Amino acid sequence: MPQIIIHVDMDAFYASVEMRDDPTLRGKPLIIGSLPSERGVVATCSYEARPFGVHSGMNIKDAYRLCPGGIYMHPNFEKYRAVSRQLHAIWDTYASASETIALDEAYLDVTEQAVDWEGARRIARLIKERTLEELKLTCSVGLAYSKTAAKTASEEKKPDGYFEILSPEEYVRLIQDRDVKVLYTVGGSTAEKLYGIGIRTVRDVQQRQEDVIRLLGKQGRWITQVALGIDERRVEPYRPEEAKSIGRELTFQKDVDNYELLRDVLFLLALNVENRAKRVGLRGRGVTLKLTYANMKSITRSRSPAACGGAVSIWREAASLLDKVEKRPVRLIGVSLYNLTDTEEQQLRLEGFDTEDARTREAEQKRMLAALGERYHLDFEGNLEKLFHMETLHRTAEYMRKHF
Ligand code: DCP
Ligand code: MG
Repeated sequence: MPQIIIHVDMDAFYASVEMRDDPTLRGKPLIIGSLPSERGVVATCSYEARPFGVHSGMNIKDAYRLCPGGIYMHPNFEKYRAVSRQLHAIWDTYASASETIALDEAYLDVTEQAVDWEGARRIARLIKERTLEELKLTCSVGLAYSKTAAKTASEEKKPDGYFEILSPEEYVRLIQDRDVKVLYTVGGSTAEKLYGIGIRTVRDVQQRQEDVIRLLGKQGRWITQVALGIDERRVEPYRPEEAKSIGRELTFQKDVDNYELLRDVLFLLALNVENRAKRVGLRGRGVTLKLTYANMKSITRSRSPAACGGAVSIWREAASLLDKVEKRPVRLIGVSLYNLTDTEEQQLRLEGFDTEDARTREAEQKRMLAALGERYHLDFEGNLEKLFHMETLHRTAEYMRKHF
């Protein structure tokens, strides 16, 4: 059945909220994240800071070098979460299914409410108007026939943008001369591989589908579909505040009986879980380890420490659970966070950008990534973002398995 999908994403979210609430910040390069005197990264920055080359995830010291005249501020998560709730409440009224991707981002299935494209345009317009009028914030909206196209569309005219892609043909026409990185799930390392065989643009992918599939297997198959504008994924109703847990798991190509390796892979899973939880503004107070043994028998073990914030602490809990299980060959390993909470008290205690605690945690994570890097001869630290893609995570785990 054809779908009508809207993807909505706020512009420079954290920074826009701060500028809205403090007019003296408006029109200035504003960088939210750690302060230049601290260790840490940029969470986001205003559009005024972007021409300097500052972007999310960048080391704060690098940002400061590029933009010494910027205003640097810690994030105020409590506020962003409150705004996020208001945003999603507005958006959800127009959708039969709403999939929250992040505090500032959602996919909306508007097929029923819209009836046709004209109806969908009206909804898109209402979403932009109401977001601006009621919350004094701008967003970018993409209207399309699929999730990938809707996401591409919302990025097309950022900030305060609106764009529509109504058919696979339109999608293909728009992106075919662009770099393969525009394709959903193609990150840096996949792109490098494709460049390696002379595939640089989406058009190249279309013309050399067999080569792409031979090179990348299952992921290749998906990429060739996306390059043709085919993506039939549905909008999955998801509201993080109703979620019971946030987890990640992976299945090895071959069973693993090396528990040192499992501990290492567990750390990558923990990083993923932390990242996902952070995106939707949640923390957990319990950790569950899941194993499926080679004989298909699954077990789960849980612990609820007083607080469990960063990846290192999630990993520590999960690893100590792993130490205690029966040591048989494993085909699947997973870790999840439960007893989710979004209270300020929890957030401050665990996130505390300005506390010694956060710095210690970050240093520990760095140390662990460096140690892992040495063990497997991989640059985990420099590729952290990529590891958040399940595809890369799988490939990395397989590589670790073969090279332990
Ligand atoms: N965020 C973060 N760390 C990242 C990326 C994002 O903390 N590496 C936070 C800050 C952002 C919010 O999530 O404000 C939303 O992320 P987006 O990627 O949508 O970025 P912005 O909304 O800030 O900017 P854009 O206008 O490009 O969407
Ligand atoms: Mg955004």
